[in-house]
Parts: sequence; structure tokens; C-alpha cells
Amino acid sequence: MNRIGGYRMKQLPQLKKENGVFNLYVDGKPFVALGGEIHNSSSSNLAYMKEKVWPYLKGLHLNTVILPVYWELIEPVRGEFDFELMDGIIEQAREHNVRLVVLWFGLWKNGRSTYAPGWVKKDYRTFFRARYQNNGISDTISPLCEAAVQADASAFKEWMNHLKKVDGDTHTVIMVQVENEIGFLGSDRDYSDFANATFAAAVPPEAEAAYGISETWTKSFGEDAGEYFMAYHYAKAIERIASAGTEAYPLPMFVNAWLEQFPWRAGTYPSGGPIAKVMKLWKATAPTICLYAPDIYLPNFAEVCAEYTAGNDNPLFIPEARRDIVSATNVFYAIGKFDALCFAPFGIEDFLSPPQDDGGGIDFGLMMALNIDMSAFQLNGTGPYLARSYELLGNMMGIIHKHRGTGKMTGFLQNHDNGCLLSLTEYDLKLSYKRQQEGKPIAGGLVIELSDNEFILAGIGFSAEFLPKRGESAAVGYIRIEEGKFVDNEWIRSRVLNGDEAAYGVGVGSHPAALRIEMYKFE
Ligand code: N0T
Repeated sequence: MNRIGGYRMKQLPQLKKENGVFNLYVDGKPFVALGGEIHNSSSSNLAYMKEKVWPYLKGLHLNTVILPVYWELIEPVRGEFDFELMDGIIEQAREHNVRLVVLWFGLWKNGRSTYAPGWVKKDYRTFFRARYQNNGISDTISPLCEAAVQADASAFKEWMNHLKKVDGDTHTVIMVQVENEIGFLGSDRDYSDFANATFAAAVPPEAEAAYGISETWTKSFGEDAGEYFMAYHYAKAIERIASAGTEAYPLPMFVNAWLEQFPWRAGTYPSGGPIAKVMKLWKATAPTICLYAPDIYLPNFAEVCAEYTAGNDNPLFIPEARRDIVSATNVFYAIGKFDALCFAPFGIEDFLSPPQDDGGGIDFGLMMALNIDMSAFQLNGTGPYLARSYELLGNMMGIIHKHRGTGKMTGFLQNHDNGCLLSLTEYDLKLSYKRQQEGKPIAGGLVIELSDNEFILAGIGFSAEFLPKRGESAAVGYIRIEEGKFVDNEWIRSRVLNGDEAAYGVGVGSHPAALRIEMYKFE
């Protein structure tokens, strides 16, 4: 902690890479967000938040809520700002003792410009739209429109300036996502006359720096030229917006991605958004952005985690995850294997609320048109499982922090490996998964080596067997196996399972749970 004139200043939230691991510091202490993102429109009304959102978040053991701040509502008239709504939301978050990650819904949200203020929308000559190939008009303000980027950047700066005033000492808001799932939907690039002329010119120095190329987009990127072109222009726009915000108040800023999906053509997912393929260009163009966050609705969770952390160049931060029951398991895997800094299913206020239409706010028509598997959006009883996963993880977070980046913690996941052999320091650990019944979470979890002979296993639906290292002649045995739980990072044991319960390997049933195991070797 810094002291300025005897006054204790809490450190600004910040992301740091230390000894090869990314740490997010909040008030000077490492932090992992066990989060949830609320529906797009929920934070547009304080009374709605009070009645329909906060009461249902209580039981989930969240430490972080992810919610939008809308350009449209804070600058309804050009140059006139109204922050009353956001002040109220921050107040509510403090009452509920959670941190916030705010999403700047400015020029772009899921590719489109629906959250731009009316005065921006109506002045379509100044704030021009991107066009499709046949010259058809889109509802996306072009990222090549300087005036629009400028207007967004100054609104964003105004907001960050205000945020600093009301939250600069408290840090209820810990991070900011700039725009949401940016990119151009419906085409690989903007085909307006202005964009066509820019596209025909040589690539900018950022592309040269990233890829060592200096030809045109088409010569350099072939079929993917449109996508790289858009990636550059979105990244450039984001850099201007994010750096304007940072000048006012330097919270860590990130962008999120709507991932590539079938049929794998830019435009079926927002073209130019920060998918892994174009991340290098994004990094060269938008240095203010501290991380690239995947919204993981696709079933290949493990592969996406691996892709976004490849080269240990980007921390895993998942601001949106599927709503179905796999999320209760995926969170263990993301934290155990990839040192995730955030996990957050989408539409979190539905998870413990009485049954209602699961899809509130989702454009089902669009999803159908895009051929998207709707199971990602169905709850089917996820809430109570997720709550137990978060409760367990939250109570052992100190132990997790201690082991992040040490090589003494990893994860396993049924959807991915279907059983595996993990190599620990003194043992090999064989994991097999229970065939989970319909409606139960898939199997998976994490393992922590507290010492060479002491382990924590936490997760759902697996059994584990400790084996000697390959080729080793010693036999291995249990000193003891304890079931139990953590309270504030303190292990509180319940039964000791040295008999029938562990005769054929130790395990965890269909609900999130933990075991503490001590092993020994003999010969
Ligand atoms: C997300 C959310 C919200 C299986 C959809 C996902 C949120 C936005 N978009 O509920 O609208 O604001 O960021 C796009 C769908 C991805 C493909 C799913 C494949």
C-alpha cells in the first residue's frame, strides 16, 4: 500500500505477468473472479436490478458481477452526461459486497451499433455505416468512421473520468471491457467506397510489424484479407477509445470475442473481432488492451482455453460462458489447468430465480439463422451446481493463489480427455470419470499438490488412483483420505475414508466436492 500524506491509498487494479504467470491485483491482492454476466438490459434500471437481479445473485457465491454501461443512456444528448444510473449500480454492488467488471456498450455490441445514442444513429451521414458487398447498408457504424470513433472515445473518457471520481478509492469496478463482441456480421468486411479505397492501399505499419509484410491486404492474406483488414480497423478504433479512457482512469481494459463457428467464414461470426487467429495483429495495433477474452458458448471448451493461452501470451479470462450444466465443471478445469482469472456464465440472474423463459434477451431468430446449437443457452438446473462449485472454489482461493503458476496445480475434464494420467512430482495420478446421469454435470476437476505426498482433489464425478511413477519399484498406499470442505482456506475434515469408500480408488460424486489425501511409498 502506498501512503500519501498519511492517507492510505489502495493500489489500482492491475494485471501483471510475474514469473510466467498472469496475476490480477485488486487492492494489492491477487484476485480471481468467480463471476456471472447479467443480461444485456438488466442494468438499465435500478429498481429492476433491486427486484429481479440482486436477490438471485446472493446464493451463487459470486465475487464479481459483469454488467453493461450504455453510451446511449449516459450521453442521451451530445455533450450532456448523466451518470446517476451507474452511481446507483455501483452503490448496489457495494451493498452486495461484489466487484464489478463493466462492459462499455458504445459503438459496437455483437457487431451492431444498437447502443449508440439516438443523436449518433440519426446523423448517419457523419457517423456512416459499413456496407455489404452489394452496397447494401448494415446497422454497424463503420470502424473506419473517424468521427464515430472520436465521439465514442470522448464519451468513454467522460465515463472513466466520472468513475475515477466515484470509485477511484474503493475499486468496486475492477476492469473494463471495451465494446462487446466487436466485428462485422454478415460480410467479411466493409465494402463502402471509403473502405474499398482503404482496402486497396498497402497494409499499415502495425501489420508490417506483426507479420513482416508490406503488400496489399489481398496479397498478404489471400482469402482472409477482409477479416484481417477489419481486425486492424477495429483494433485501431479500440486503441483510440481505450487509450482515451485510460488517460482519465487507467483500469485494466480488455476486449471479448464471439468465437469462430461453423461454417467458419468471417461474417457468420463478427469479422475482425479478436479471435485467436488475428490476435497478433490486434496486439500490435491496440497495446492498451491488456487481454483478449473468449466468450465460450461452443462445446470445445478445453480447446478454446488452450488456444487463448497459447504461448503463455494471454491470460485466460472468460466473461461469458455457457448456461448449461457443463459450466459447473468447466470452472474447475479453467482455474486448475489454465490459471483462469475469470469465469462467468451469461444471464446469471436466471440461475437461481424461479423457472421462467431461459432465453431472456437472446435473439433466438439470429441464433437459428446462424445455425447455433441452442443447448448452450439452456439452464436445465445449472444454478445449484454452479453455486456449490463457486462456494468450494471461493473458500479455497487462497490455496489456489498459492499454487497458480507453480506447476503444482492442474485440471482434468471429461469432455476433453475421457480419462487421463497426470504426472505429479512423486506419483502418477490416474483419473477415470463416472458416467454422469442426464441432468448432472459432466466430470472434471482440479488437483493441487500441497507437498510431494499431500493433495487436494476438487471437482465433480471422478475417481482417482495414485500410482508409483512409471518404472518405479516402490508400492504406494494411503495414509489417509479425508472428505471435507474449506472454510476461509482452512480445511475442515468430515469423514476419514480409509475403508470401503476408498478400496477401489477415491472419488467425488455428482456434486462439487473436495478430498484431502495423504500418500506414502513403501517397499
Ligand atoms: C453474447 C450473448 C449476449 C454455440 C448471447 C453470443 C452477449 C453477447 N453473444 O446471449 O448477447 O451480449 O456477448 C453469440 C453467440 C455465439 C455462438 C454460440 C455457439
